[in-house]
Amino acid sequence: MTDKQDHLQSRRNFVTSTAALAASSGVAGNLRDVQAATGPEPAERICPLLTPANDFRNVSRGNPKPDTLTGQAVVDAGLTPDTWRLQITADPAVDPPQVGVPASIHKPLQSEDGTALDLPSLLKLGESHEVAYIKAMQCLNIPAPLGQGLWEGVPLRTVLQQCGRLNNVRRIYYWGFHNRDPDQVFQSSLSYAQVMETPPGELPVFLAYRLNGEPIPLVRGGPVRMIVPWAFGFKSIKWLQHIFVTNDYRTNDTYALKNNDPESSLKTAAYVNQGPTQVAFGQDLLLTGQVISGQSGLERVEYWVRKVNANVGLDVQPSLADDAPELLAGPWIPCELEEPPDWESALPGGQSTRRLLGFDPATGKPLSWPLRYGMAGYRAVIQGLAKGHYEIRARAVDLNGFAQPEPRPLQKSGKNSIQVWRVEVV
Ligand SMILES: Nc1nc2c(c(=O)[nH]1)N[C@H]1C(S)=C(S)[C@@H](COP(=O)(O)O)O[C@H]1N2
Ligand SMILES: [Mo]
Repeated sequence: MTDKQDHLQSRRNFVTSTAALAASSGVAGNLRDVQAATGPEPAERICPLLTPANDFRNVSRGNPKPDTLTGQAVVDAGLTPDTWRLQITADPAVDPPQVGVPASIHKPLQSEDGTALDLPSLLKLGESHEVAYIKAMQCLNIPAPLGQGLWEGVPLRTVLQQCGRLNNVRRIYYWGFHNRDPDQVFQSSLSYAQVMETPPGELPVFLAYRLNGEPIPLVRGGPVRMIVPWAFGFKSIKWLQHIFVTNDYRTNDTYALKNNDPESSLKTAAYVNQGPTQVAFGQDLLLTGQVISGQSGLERVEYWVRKVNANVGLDVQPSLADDAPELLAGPWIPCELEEPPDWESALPGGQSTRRLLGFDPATGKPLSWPLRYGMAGYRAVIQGLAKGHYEIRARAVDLNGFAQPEPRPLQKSGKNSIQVWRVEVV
C-alpha cells in the first residue's frame, strides 16, 4: 500500500463514507480534485461546531455601525469592559385603554445615581449563576445560518432579581448602543413570563459576556449582548445597555416595522451548499449543507433529484413552487446527518460538555443532535445519474412530521424556502 492509499484508508476508517471523504476538500470543489486530495488531517467538517467570533456574518444597523467605532469613540460609547454600564428602568407612561397603570421597579439601576450595573458586577453574578450553551445565530431575513457560538453569561431573570419587586410589568423592552440617535434605536422585546419562568429543559434568555471562551468582541456585540435561544437574531440585541420594563404588552420590536413577525421562533430548515455546476458522468454527486434545529426540532433532512429539460439552460429553468404537486410527490430520500464532533477538542480549552445546557450533566452527552437551536451538517451521495440537467433540493422535516417550508411557509416569519443546487452531468 502506498502512503497515499494508506492515508486514504485510515481516513475512510475515520468517517466510513466516501461522502465525508469528498467533503474533506470542500463541497464547492470539483469531485476530481476531491479524489486527489490527501491532506494530513481527518476530513474537515461540513459544519464546524463553533464559528470564530470574527467570522459570523454580520447584521447590524446604525450609521456609523457601533462595531466600526475605534479608540476613544468606543470609550465614549460605553463599549469597553471598563466603561460598559447597563441601566434597568421602568416605563412611567400610561396609554388607556391599553395601559391603565404604569410599571414600577423597586430598585432601578441608573447612570444618574451611579447604580447602573457594571461588568465586574455582572461577572460576579456569573460566579454563582452562569449559564453556557451552544446556539446558532440566524437572521430572519437571510436564508442561511450566520454562525454558531458557545455563549456564556447570566440569565436575565437573575439580573432582574437585583432590582427587587417589579409592579405592573407585562413586557420587557431592551436596546443597545445606537450612536445616541433615537432614529437608530434597534430595540427588541420579550414577555415578562418568557424571561422569568424558564420551563424545565428549556434554555433561558441571558446576558452573554463570553463567546467561544473569550470576551465577546465589539464586532459580535460585546462587551455584553442579549441571547434569546429560541429566536432569530433580532431578539439577540448587541451592545446591550438598556432594559426597560413596561406595562405596555405590545410587541414593540424594531424588526416588526418591516413586516417581520416579531414573535417568530427559529425555524427548522435545511440550507443547501452550492456544489459544482458540472460533474462528469459516472462520478458521485455530493450534496452537503447545514440544517438548523428550530423550535419544532429536527426529524431528518431529505433530498430530491429532479431531472429537468436538457434543452433549456440551468439558469433559466422555470422555477418550481415549494408546494408544487411534483415537488411534494418526490421521492424524497433521507440524507445523513454529520455526526457530533469530538467534544473535548471542539470546545475552547478542552472543557467538558457537562456544564453546558443542552447536555446530560452525568454523561456529558447532548440531549439532542443537532443541538436544540443549533445547527449541524448533512450530506448525501447521489449516484447513477444519466447525462443531463438536474435540480437537487433538500428539506428538513420537523418532529411534528411537517416538511419545510411548513409549518409556517410565510417567509416574513423566517426565510426557509426549499433551496436548489442545479447541476449538469456531462
Ligand atoms: N444593537 C443591535 N443589535 C442587533 C442588531 C443591530 O442592528 N443592532 N441586529 C440584529 C439582527 S437583525 C441580527 S440577525 C443579529 C446578527 O448578529 P451577528 O451580527 O452577531 O451575526 O444581531 C441583532 N442584534
Ligand atoms: Mo436579522
